[in-house]
Amino acid sequence: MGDPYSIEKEVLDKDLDLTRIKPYGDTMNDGKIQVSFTLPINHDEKAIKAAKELAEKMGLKDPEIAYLSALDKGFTFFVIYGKSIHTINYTKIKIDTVEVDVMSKEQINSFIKEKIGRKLVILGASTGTDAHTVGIDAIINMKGFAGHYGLENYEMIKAFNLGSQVSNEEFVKKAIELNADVLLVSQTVTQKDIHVKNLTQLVDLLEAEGIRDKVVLICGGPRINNELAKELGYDAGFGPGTYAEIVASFAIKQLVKRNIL
Ligand code: B12
Repeated sequence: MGDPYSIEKEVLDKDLDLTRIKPYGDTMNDGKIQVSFTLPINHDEKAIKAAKELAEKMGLKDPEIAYLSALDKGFTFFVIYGKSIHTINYTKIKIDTVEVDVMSKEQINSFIKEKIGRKLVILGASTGTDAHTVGIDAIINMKGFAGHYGLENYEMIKAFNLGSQVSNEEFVKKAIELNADVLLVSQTVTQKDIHVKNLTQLVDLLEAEGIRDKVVLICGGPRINNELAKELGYDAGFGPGTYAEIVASFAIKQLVKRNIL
């Protein structure tokens, strides 16, 4: 008898059409999803009708209210379960990701010793009003993240983590003072495009100080991708699932390629 899991997978794959993918609930192509939102109305029968109508307009067939509660007078929170009517052609999706040959910590240290011949200075922070530190800590701090050591753990890297809510002015001042080779900027809050303005202002400041070309400038965060980062004048952008060795591998190759030694 074969492996029951692989038999089940075969059945699933038979109905899978990558040109028309739909969310998966418990059966291929059932389209089942759950969404949540708050409406600025009182919690009553009329509110339920309004939420269902809105869900239908969002493309949810047969919406069911899984949960609702009054948040306050005039505000009701809904969790709605339904079938998405939309499909996506997965085969046509193109994304711009950073091309990196990821090296191990040991290989990175050897590469720096051989090709650069001195310790690298890497400066990082969560800038602007952003108070989220966990992302930048994951990349820089000694113990790292998910079993991947952070840059502080690398023999050939002097890493400085300024923490969160660091103004762009303060960040640039520190970069000049430390003669940094690589700048790491973390941005988490994306409401009202605040990250775009803040990230752009940093590039402007670096250019005004005449050091933009002398550093490798990298940003990252849960809603950052390479395409956006490049558009804003960064050398690369990294999103969720990034580890120190990925960033370091990219940075050292860039330093050598651009002859910033
Ligand atoms: C913890 C947390 C907080 C804590 C932060 C504490 C701290 N010391 O960091 C506190 C309570 C302060 C907080 C506050 C707020 N938060 Co908050 N927070 C979170 C939460 C729960 C986890 C974030 C986190 O730590 N992730 C773990 C790390 C490891 O993941 P990561 O940041 O993505 O990092 C990885 C990659 O992105 C990448 N990376 C990150 N940075 C960098 C940098 C570089 C250079 C590179 C290469 C890679 C890289 O590598 C990392 C490792 O792989 C998220 C929700 C969630 N579950 O994600 C909300 C969330 C981020 N917060 C959110 C919001 C809205 C806020 C507030 C505005 C809420 C409010 N109204 O007050 C405030 C903002 C405060 C401010 N001024 O910034 C929203 C952001 C939505 C948006 N798109 O804007 C989220 C998504 C919650 C939500 N669903 O609404 N928050």
